[in-house]
Amino acid sequence: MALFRITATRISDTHQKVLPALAVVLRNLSDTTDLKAVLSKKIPDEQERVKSFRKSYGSTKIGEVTVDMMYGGMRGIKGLVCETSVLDPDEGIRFRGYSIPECQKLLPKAKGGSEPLPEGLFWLLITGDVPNEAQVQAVSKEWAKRAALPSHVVTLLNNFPSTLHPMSQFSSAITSLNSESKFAQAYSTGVHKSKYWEYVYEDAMDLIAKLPVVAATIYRNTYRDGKGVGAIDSSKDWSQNFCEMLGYDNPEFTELMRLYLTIHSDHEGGNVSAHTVHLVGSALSDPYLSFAAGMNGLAGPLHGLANQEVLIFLKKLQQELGDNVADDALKEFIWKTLKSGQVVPGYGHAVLRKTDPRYTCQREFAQKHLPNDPLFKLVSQVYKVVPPILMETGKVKNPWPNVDAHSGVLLQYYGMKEMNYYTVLFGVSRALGVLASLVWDRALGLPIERPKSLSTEGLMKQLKG
Ligand code: AMX
Repeated sequence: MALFRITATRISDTHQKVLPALAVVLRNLSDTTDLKAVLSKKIPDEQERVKSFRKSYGSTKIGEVTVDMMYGGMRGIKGLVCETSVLDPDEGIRFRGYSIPECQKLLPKAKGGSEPLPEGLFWLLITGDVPNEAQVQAVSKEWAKRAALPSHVVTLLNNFPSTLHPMSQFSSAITSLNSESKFAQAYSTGVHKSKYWEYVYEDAMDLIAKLPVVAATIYRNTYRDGKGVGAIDSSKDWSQNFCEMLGYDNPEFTELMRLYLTIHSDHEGGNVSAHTVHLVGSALSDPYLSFAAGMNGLAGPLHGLANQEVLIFLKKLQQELGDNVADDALKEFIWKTLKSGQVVPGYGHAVLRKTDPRYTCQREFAQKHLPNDPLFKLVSQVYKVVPPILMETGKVKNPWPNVDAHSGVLLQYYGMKEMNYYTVLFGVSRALGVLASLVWDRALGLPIERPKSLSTEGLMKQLKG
């Protein structure tokens, strides 16, 4: 009994000393500004969680595949896991469970600003936790530190003809940046697969840091004096440095860019750019090659290029119908577009079935900052006229606007008139989501992707007998 009492006393002594110390360690870890340390702590837990989930449910079916799905762009097939965001057809995107208005409220802002900093969104996407201000500032500093381009990429960028589309310049420069890949280097020296994620993380951080420099160099070379972009200021955030390199110093434009770079970042795993990065990355192509491949997908008019197409469409509309367009003339213009076999850019979506919340928050920004802008009024009029027409066609599954229907008008208002450039901005933002996902792909050890395909002949034989 005495012995027990002594032992119990000792345990309780130990508890009294150890528990508060443990609490401090845990608190320090949740407050730490070291993003890699946070991931190093989370990844083993998550690996265990997924392993045991797969052990219990690995052979459970969660859906079925129809012949129409196979011919129809795999629409609706549940065939991917993506941790960073989930898209609900009616509600829209949630980043790690948080809606866009929630992110606008919860994520740290720049001093005096009211839009979230994309650094905070990246922290949220990659860890699942809402970061504090110190953590976000640490990411800004980290990206500023990693932003320099190797000289061969600067030379490459400076030698592109200005007639080459900015997305082609962007994708080529990103491919060439793979000379810097720490993952490729580590792989070639035989690093153990359990360490892959650490090198992919380093590449992701480097690449995100360098993208604004690449993108701003393209802008200055293609549309301005081409005299270089100036130095990164480590006391400024990622978006502010980007805007200044582009040559924009209006704080309202910088706020727009913070919002823009936040909301275009991620749209779950199946969209063309995200899926491509995941697919190419599954072959263990390094993050630069994987991301460049995703950017080639983003450059398609049915995906990211739609933001350019919307502006071309609006300008054509203005040119043909003049200012103050009557609703009837606008309707006729839309019908003419549809009957000539073209799409109305910025409308429709493969998953969404309501107005895209990314459209809504940009509309709110316009209502706040540029309510009387004639092009914004035209965009609002198009919003009123187009959905009923698309519904009338009887075939468009989602008649509502997507993110691309609104972004260009905001950029035009602040003087960025070069619409062929808009998809590059989308691409800079998309890096945040797809590279966060790529780190998790390697952390969870996801294998090379290889779905099964069948020929029509084989399919017919299988089904008709
Ligand atoms: N204008 C005209 N027709 C449209 C249309 C639009 N905005 N959206 C869909 N349709 C047509 C399709 O072309 C298809 O016609 P078809 O049967 O003759 O081939 C039919 O309606 C059914 O298509 P759906 O199931 O509603 O759409 P989807 O999932 O096949 O395609 C999308 C989705 C986004 C490619 C399509 O809505 C579209 O082309 N929209 C315009 C381009 C655009 O804004 N893209 C950007 C999307 C967001 C993004 O990725 N950035």
